[in-house]
Amino acid sequence: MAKFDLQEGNYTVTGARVGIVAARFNQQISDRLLAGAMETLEENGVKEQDITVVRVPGAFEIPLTTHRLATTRRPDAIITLGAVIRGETPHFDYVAGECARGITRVALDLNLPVIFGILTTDNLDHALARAGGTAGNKGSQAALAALEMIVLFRQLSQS
Ligand code: INI
Repeated sequence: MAKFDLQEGNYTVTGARVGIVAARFNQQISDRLLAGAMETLEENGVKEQDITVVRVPGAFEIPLTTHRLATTRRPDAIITLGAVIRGETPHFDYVAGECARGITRVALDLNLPVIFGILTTDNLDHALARAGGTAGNKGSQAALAALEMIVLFRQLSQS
């Protein structure tokens, strides 16, 4: 039996090149997600010079920019970060839905791990809790997922 099952956080990554596409909308949240992602990547051996950070206006711009970053810089994985907060507008459903759909499409079209680090919450408090507050940091969790996918894909390529 060939089994590939990495325990979260239980792997080392050398020479990984990582892209991050982060929305500027709801910036107090997305800045915290970005800080969490950077810290976790560097803690796990990714060098600062091997991380490319691209800021975009909002979550809606993330899929296209992820595609462009993937095809120009050829990173091993891309982490997407942002916060779509429901408030009282149907805009939420369009932005969050299209963002998720677009990210999935880029990942499948380009055969590249693209990590969904976009918070979709009902209100600002829920987003703050998940951006380094009581419910952890989604940016940090997204970075761990990216690292795991890089290691997993390397193992699958070697087998
Ligand atoms: N972008 C976000 O990242 N989060 C949001 O909550 C949000 N809301 O609620 O509108 C949002 N809108 C902007 C959108 O992503 C685009 O930048 C904009 O529509 C221009 O294309």
